[in-house]
Amino acid sequence: MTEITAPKSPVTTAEFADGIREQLKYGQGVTPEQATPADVYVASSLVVRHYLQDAWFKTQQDMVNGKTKAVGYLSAEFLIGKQLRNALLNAGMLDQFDEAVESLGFDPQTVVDAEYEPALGNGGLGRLAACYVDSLASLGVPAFGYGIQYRYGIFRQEFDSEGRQVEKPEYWLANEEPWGHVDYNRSQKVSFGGTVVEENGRKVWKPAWSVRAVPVDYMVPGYASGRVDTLRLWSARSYDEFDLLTFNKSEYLDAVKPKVEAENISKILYPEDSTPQGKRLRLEQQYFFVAASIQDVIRVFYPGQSNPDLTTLPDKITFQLNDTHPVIGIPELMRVLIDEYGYDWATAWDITTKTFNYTCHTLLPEALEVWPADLIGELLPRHLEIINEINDHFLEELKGKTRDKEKIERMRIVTNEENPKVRMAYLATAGGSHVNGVAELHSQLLKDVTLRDFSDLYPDKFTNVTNGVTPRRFIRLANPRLSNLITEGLGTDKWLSDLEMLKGLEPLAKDDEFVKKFAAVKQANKEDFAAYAKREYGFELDPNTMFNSMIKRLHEYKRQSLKILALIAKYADIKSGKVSVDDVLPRTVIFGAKSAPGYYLAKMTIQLINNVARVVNNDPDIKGKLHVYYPWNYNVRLAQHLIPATDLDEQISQAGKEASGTGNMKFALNGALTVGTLDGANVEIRERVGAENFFLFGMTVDEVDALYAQGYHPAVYYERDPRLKAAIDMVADGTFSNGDRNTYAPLVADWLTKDWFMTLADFTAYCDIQGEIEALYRDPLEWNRKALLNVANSGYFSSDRAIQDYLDKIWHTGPLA
Ligand code: 26M
Repeated sequence: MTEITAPKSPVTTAEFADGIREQLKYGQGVTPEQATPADVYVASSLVVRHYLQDAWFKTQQDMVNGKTKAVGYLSAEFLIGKQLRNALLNAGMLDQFDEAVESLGFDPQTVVDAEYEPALGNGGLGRLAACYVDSLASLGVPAFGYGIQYRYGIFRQEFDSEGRQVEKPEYWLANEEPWGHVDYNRSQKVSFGGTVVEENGRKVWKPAWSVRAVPVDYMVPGYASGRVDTLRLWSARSYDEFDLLTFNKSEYLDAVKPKVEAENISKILYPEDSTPQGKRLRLEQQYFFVAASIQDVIRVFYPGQSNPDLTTLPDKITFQLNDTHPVIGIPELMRVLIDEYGYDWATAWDITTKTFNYTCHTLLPEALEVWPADLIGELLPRHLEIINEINDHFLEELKGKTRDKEKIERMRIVTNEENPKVRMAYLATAGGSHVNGVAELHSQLLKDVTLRDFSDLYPDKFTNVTNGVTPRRFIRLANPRLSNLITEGLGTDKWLSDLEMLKGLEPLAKDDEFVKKFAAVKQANKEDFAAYAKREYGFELDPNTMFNSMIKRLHEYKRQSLKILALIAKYADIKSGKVSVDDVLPRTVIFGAKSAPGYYLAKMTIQLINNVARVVNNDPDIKGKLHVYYPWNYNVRLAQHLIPATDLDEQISQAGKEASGTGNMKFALNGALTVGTLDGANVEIRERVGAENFFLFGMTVDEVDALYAQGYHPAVYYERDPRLKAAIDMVADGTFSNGDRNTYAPLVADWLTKDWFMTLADFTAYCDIQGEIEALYRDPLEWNRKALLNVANSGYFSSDRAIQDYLDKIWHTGPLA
């Protein structure tokens, strides 16, 4: 007997079908006969929203009227992925939808595919925020995700005929978007620029211009919780429309300029996910969404009160800062409390520091945001004053804690130089209650290196919350076959809201029949993916080869170069006859990665991968043993198709550089084995799944540090390992550039003279472990046994557990009563 705990549908199939007909008629204005799949998609989405409406009201009412503190997750990115199937799953209406749509003569998959993916994030950080709101709602915790509804999401990636990345605008809002409810009646005013004057002994900010922040609300239905939280994404609109009437004809075109400029604020997502450029528009975006959100919270929790008691704010809400991007919220809340509500500094600071907490997502020093004080002063003059005052108070406080003057100097929030800068990570650390890293190793390195002085003086502020991913989207929706097998193995589907239950599969790893079923699931997923890749990209994948994936942003530290060099080395070995092609394990290597548009070496790496694919895939000497594919425009949808079909996952960053990784968790939960370094959450994954079920290689953090200290000379490794020499020579000699030796010269030069992330030093270990991997893969039963043990022992990496950790360690709140 299988215990089914999935939510019960609030609607019958017949009601769902009637709902669709009604929406088609009155919303889309088409008959079922005229309707396209896109029409049915819009109509179905509105039906789902309709049935979620009461739970949404109730969640908000219980939140405002009850005593449970809410969570405000402030994030510049929410990479939510397609909404329809997820909402259907969480609300328990999957079957009713399928049957209703079929009864109207449509194919459910085609209808679901008509949804355009909202690509409102760069990568890991944005996807994490989306997993977290899913888990908050699923745990029944009252919460808001606050962010920006960009009109253009992360660029659509194409490749030109030379294999180079080309960025195309991602205008995801080109068609009707049924999920976001634009609520013009709850808009907020956000102001910029101008000056600060004193009036009656009080500071008064006289801004130069304002924009209207219009909330666009997305329902976040919890899985089987009966709760629906809110993702509120702000869209910038102009206030100047009516002024057009006052202009005469010759000024007409100039008159629309302010409107265009105001609306620019939420126009585009910046595609750089490290080395922030300090651009004015980016700061405008940050302030825009944070200021609107703070006003919104006061509106929601103190309705109609002109003189609210904001000392209770920390009991109403806790704000989590998703990296430094929303940190301007700290001086903004200070300004609101002092200037608008008349609190004194000490009271305002007490409220503020109790309300904010900060999550850091990086270890790369160049990725820590720093703003020129001048720029902040131009755009937010009052905030700059407040930041300077925070800095002064903070330095005073430090004097009471240490006599180490140099340490105090190092900890300045505002630097002491000709053109002072504001360090946002320091402001976040000083202005909030807790700071957390996103995996054990990362949190440790934050304390020991990145924020060392702070952790010395404020040890209690620092904690760890290891990342997690939602099992609803990344197991149940992405991998229905595995989900069914898990439910069969455990005798219940309860694991979807209690993922540690996967542990119950562990004994089944000894049962060969179950392992074979597990293997059959993977095989079927690979066949599905091959069909998908054929349909979407025109690729011809052979599902009887090992599927080996590396999907993540393209970065030097993530070391896609290591993967491609090892592959080239294998190719070179076959070409030179060192290895007989008949002995080669058939392997399909799949890359998915976008590069920041201005990141020269990353873009060149993309070009190289594409050209290696072209050469290797078409070389008859390889007899189809090695294939390389690079599906363009990697996104959430592609992840959902590829992850369940992957045998081997690559997590090969230089130790000490990847804060956590979350793809690693998705792969382990879907029964891929990982080849990886001791970095980020890999460390914890390996601990949990067992060292014998994880392919570890490469230097440790300490070894990396020691090698730097000793002086790193990459050419030494090139000379030492003939496989590495052959691979780099092949790139240099024009094999992948039609004989042109210049094409990859900068990349080759970087490898041989800089190699900042020590790709060459880890190359030999990496090739050696690949030999072990291939030996195991030739024994399918043993391979799948280990893969199943990965699934069984990865339940910890649910975002439900991560959110529970935030609740226990940082937020100190919980589900609504
Ligand atoms: C900053 C300033 C200006 C423009 C863009 C940015 C920016 C945007 C995204 C900076 C960083 C961004 O994302 C960083 C990121 O995705 N970090 C990843 O976060 C994951 C979730 O915690 C971790 O698993 C990854 O290890 C980490 O690289």
